Amino acid sequence: MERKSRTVVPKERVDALGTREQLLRYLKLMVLIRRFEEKAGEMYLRAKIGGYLHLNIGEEGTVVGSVSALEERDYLYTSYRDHGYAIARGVNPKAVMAELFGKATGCSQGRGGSMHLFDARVHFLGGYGIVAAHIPVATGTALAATYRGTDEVTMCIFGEGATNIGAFHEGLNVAKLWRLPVVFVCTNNIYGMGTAVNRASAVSEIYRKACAYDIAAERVDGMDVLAVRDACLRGVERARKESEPTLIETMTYRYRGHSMADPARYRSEAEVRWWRERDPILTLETKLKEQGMVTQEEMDDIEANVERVVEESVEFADRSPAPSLDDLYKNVYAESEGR
Ligand SMILES: Cc1ncc(C[n+]2csc(CCOP(=O)(O)OP(=O)(O)O)c2C)c(N)n1
Repeated sequence: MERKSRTVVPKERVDALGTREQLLRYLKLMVLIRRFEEKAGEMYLRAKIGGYLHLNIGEEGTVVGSVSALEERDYLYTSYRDHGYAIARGVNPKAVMAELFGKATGCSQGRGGSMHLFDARVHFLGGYGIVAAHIPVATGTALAATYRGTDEVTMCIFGEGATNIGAFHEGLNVAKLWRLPVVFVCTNNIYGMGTAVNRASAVSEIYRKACAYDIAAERVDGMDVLAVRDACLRGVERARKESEPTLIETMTYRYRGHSMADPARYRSEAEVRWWRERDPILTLETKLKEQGMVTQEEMDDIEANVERVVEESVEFADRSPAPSLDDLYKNVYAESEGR
């Protein structure tokens, strides 16, 4: 195909945001995650995917911004709203889709499904269905890094609903007490299932909860991938250099219901529209077009490539085998054979 023309951008302008290569990577990843999620929703409706399916369409700025602050040696934990995080961390989209289909080729060998994606090879340690339960587990991984004397950082993603649960407070308390290299990222999408944050939490500005543990905290625009990346970079650096925890609250929104089963009637169309106007993909795309860093032709190429990757992931998942009955007892106990 013919190469598209590209505007040359003054270096200082690029440096303020990141390199062109970095910025395009964020854009491509956000588009991939968006289209992957839309396709997963479609596959769920076609009964190719069973169980639960929680999409994070609308939250891609937070997903890509937070994960891009990590180095390869760092660790990532998330809640059940995990597909985008797994992809951003480097899990092959084919292995993610296959896991959603419950197939043996899935990243959790078909045993986890949507909520329990896992891939130790890229230090993606799940995928947790119990709200806030992974916060102490992630804190433990940060403790392990200090024991081993490494400079690995652990990042833990959870919703604002998780911050009303004891495990959140236990995790933050121990993280500060023992000075652990962990970055807690609260994706405040305003609703925990159908309950608005101000109806469930005595303090609805979540970052303020960190002061109870004397932990550094900030709130950022979660629809702006660069703002999220920068805040997370500050947290990661604090963890790596000073061995201190951070709490970051990203203000974001899921355009769809809590899960595929939720028609989301508890919020107004005007509210959804307000957030859609701040769409993270559109925001970055507009910024890059204004700076002459991407053309419409290049955007079309990105969309076409992403469509191919997503289609291939569905084909792969569809023709993959179901887990074998012979493997039923694998990985049930620590000593049983497994990956
Ligand atoms: C301990 C626990 N209580 C209740 C549930 C049921 N539940 C699943 S998701 C959810 C809402 C969580 O909201 P939030 O933490 O804000 O995350 P979001 O879904 O918005 O990403 C609840 C109550 C659960 N999975 N675990």
